[in-house]
Amino acid sequence: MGALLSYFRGLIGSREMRILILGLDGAGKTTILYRLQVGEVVTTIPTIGFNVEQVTYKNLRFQVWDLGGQTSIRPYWRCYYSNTDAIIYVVDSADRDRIGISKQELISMLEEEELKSAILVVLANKQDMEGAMSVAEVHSALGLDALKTRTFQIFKTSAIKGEGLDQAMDWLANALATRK
Ligand code: G3D
Ligand code: MG
Repeated sequence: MGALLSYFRGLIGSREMRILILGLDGAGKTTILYRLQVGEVVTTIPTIGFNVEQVTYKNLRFQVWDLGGQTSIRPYWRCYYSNTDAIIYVVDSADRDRIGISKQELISMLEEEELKSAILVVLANKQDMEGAMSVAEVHSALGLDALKTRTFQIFKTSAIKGEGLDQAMDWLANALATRK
């Protein structure tokens, strides 16, 4: 994963880039954040039950929180949406029971006006686990066929083994650099 910064190099020094890493609890978001190795992870708690982990490297800002659960805290999320360039949506491919909830959460996020033009990267994570859904199964279970105008790509990853993340970040950095 050491290549991350070389992928993003072309974006460093331009305007601030904001990337949200989202998904249900246990999907592997925090593991991925540390795998990025861009700097010190800082956790802030703006309100009860809502932790935001953040890493910044020069003008790159990654923010992470868990979706699902209490709908009462949802309005607070909006404070973090403005100027979001990309969403990295992380799915536990071995969690068949909650893939439907994950789909609903993703749909809700994508409906947010301020996230309308954000690039989407879906990570079908935990591919190392026995019985994990394939990338095609995750694609279908999340209803990604319904996406029309959004720039998006899905990747299979194993955050714990560090597999697939380079390809995903390479694609994202390119998509950010070449977008209109
Ligand atoms: P979250 O931040 O999305 O809530 P975490 O998820 O990053 O905390 O990960 C939840 C658990 O899943 C962790 O295990 C973590 O090690 C594990 N995990 C993350 N990615 C992978 C993966 O690709 N494969 C496997 N097998 N496990 C993964 P613990 O045991 O610490 O709760
Ligand atoms: Mg976490």
